[in-house]
Amino acid sequence: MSPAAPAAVRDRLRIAIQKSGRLSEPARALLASCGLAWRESRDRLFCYGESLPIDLLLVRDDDIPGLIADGICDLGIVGRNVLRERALAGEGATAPREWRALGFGGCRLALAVPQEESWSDASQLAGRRIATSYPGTLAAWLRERAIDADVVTLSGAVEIAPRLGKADAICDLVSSGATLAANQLKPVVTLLESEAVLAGPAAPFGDVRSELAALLLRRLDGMLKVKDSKLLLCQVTRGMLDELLQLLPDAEAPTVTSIDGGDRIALQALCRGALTWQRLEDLKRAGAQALMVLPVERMLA
Ligand code: PRT
Ligand code: ZN
Repeated sequence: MSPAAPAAVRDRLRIAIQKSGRLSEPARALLASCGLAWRESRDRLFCYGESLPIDLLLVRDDDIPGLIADGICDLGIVGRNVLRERALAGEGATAPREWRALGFGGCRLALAVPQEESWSDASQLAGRRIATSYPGTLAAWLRERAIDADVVTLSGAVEIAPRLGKADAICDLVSSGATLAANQLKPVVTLLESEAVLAGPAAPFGDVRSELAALLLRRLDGMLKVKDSKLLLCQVTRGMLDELLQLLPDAEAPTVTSIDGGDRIALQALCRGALTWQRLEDLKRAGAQALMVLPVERMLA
């Protein structure tokens, strides 16, 4: 169990992110897009927030849940897989929570077996050895299904365990599936869909950090909300509007403005789906003119 969080009142927010690895660049880019800018320390482990009192600590991803649980960092950007594993492997009540899913670093924690093995269902894992770096998540999953299998904990190179005769199956992260295929394995069950998340404590900070965290969340939400969205502008006659809107089921709260008080109207809509050439041509056939698609950077409701 981690020691209690230090009681000292803090007036700066400290966010732990991965120093180097898959999540480090996208995490920094996301925070920078929220208006944060930093000055790096010489050892490049600490970045002092210059635009806002929000600092970064650059660490190994596995350390992030513990740093938050111990109160050394306030928030962190880490894979859901790491956060969940840490909570299941014993952090319990002090384990940090997922505050927001961030939409990058997508992968899944999956069970995989040798390609030649025929697969019917998870009960065939009973009495067999499964190699993994996620023993907490795997054991909880097996327990829920009352499957009595042997969990073999490895810190790396999990995918070669079956070939080395150390395990009969593995439970590991998969994104493209190329690593599994290269090791003559096939994914059979997904235990967890993962992506990078913003993690934070379950309890509020109780000092100025709460306001800083709220500000950061507002900005993050403003970025995440419009991610993959585009702004569509066009003109149409009033009588064609309903038909046009039927072609835009993904348009959020379209704004309609009359042009010169006449029959022509200007339509503005935030669209979540892709606005391909094909879709624009369909809209044009339905009467839309002066179609324009604009990127959307941020949104403050
Ligand atoms: O040094 P540090 O401990 O900080 O880094 P790390 O080596 O532990 O982590 P890193 O950078 O490899 O991954 C950080 C996080 O990225 C993970 O915790 C996941 O949340 C996320 N992520 C997304 C992945 C992958 N995709 C991924 N494909 N993490 C690892 N992999 C590995 C996987 O373990 C397997 O070996 O990539 C291989 C499979 O990839 P495919 O494309 O062949 O299926
Ligand atoms: Zn790691």
